[in-house]
Amino acid sequence: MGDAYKVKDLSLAEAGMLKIEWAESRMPVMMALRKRFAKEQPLKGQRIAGCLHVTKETAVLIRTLRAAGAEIAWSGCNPLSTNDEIAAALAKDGISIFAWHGMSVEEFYWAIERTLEMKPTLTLDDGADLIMTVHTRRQELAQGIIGGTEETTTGVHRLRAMADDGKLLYPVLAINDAATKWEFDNVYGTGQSSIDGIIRATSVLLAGKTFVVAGYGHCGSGCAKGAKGMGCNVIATEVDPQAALKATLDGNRVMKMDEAAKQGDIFITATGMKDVLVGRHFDVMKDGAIICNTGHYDCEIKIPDLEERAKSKRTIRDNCEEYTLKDGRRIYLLARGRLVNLAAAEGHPSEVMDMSFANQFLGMVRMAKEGKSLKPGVYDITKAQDEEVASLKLATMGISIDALTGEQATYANNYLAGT
Ligand code: ARJ
Repeated sequence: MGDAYKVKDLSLAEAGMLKIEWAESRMPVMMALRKRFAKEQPLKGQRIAGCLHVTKETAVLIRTLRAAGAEIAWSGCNPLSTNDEIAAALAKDGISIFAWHGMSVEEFYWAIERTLEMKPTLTLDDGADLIMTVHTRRQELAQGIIGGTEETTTGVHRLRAMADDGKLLYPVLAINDAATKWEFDNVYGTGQSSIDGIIRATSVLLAGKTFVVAGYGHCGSGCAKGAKGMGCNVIATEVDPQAALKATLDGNRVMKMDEAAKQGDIFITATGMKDVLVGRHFDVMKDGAIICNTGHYDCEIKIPDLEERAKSKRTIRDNCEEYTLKDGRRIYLLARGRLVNLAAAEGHPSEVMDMSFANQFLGMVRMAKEGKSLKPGVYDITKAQDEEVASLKLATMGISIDALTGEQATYANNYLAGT
């Protein structure tokens, strides 16, 4: 293996470690799992290649996986989402990490290749770029890989499609689909962190602004809730009638993007689809419109359409590019169309990643134990794991709940008990 790591600036390590300690203080479920599994060492002998945003929360996951016995090699899963202080702290802490903010696409895949030099037995992914690299360029490694996990919605979609096509070479757990990830990270995490990214990149007043959310899934509905909480007038756009109905009954206006483009002050895409904001929308947007994306890939805003309409472009603030169009209107693109919550802010808060990464950690433990006996495919985490993560989280919050009595449990399954 070549150099053990490549980061922007190792001198940032001290600042990064303080941020990691801050996250550890707010991720009690992860710290409880670390304490328990440091004794059991279920990942001893395992080599984990990880491709997931390098944030203070991810550092807690990495240090917990190592405490459980795993050898780790890591790259970031987005060219703009790595926090250089965290990367430096992890490198100084002995983790083989290849990540820095502002990577080129070529450097992004170079980093993934470096993590594969350890010949992993497990892969931990967010967006499936690591798994896809194994399946396209490094298939010889697949026979040594017991299993993997996938963090996010679009990554799981990609892997399910691969599995349906008979192309998936090893079993993968759909971490995203865990209730204790999907219902909390995607909604509350995305809602807060996307607004955080918009505010850090623009410093604009949100109250009174017309906020257009493209896509009213878990992430989009979280963004709508966050924006409403800040005093925005929210418009939702959708292609799914049921999601559009939910957006309407949640009190949002719903219309086609062709109409919303004329009215919006701030636009965020959260669809997982390509070409959601395109040239004809830019043609009718107000002067000063702000556009951004919170989906995993940077395909939702068609940037070439913006480029060809602009007479000039400049970076006016960090993560904020001003496009001056030929008619003089200005449109502001945040984080170059990449996910604004991680590229312009710090991603979701530690408290909600505590559950997402508890599922990642327990997923790795399960794959280490069971992967060899599973056929290639995409698997859901167990209901028992979801309930364990929820119960652990409640306990760390000092919240107690009721339990069914024996009689109630019997009643719940007694189909003869009617009116
Ligand atoms: C690491 C994060 C953070 C954070 O779980 C979220 C998801 O589905 C990914 C889509 O790429 C991003 C991931 N995520 C959100 N916040 N990963 N650290 N603080």
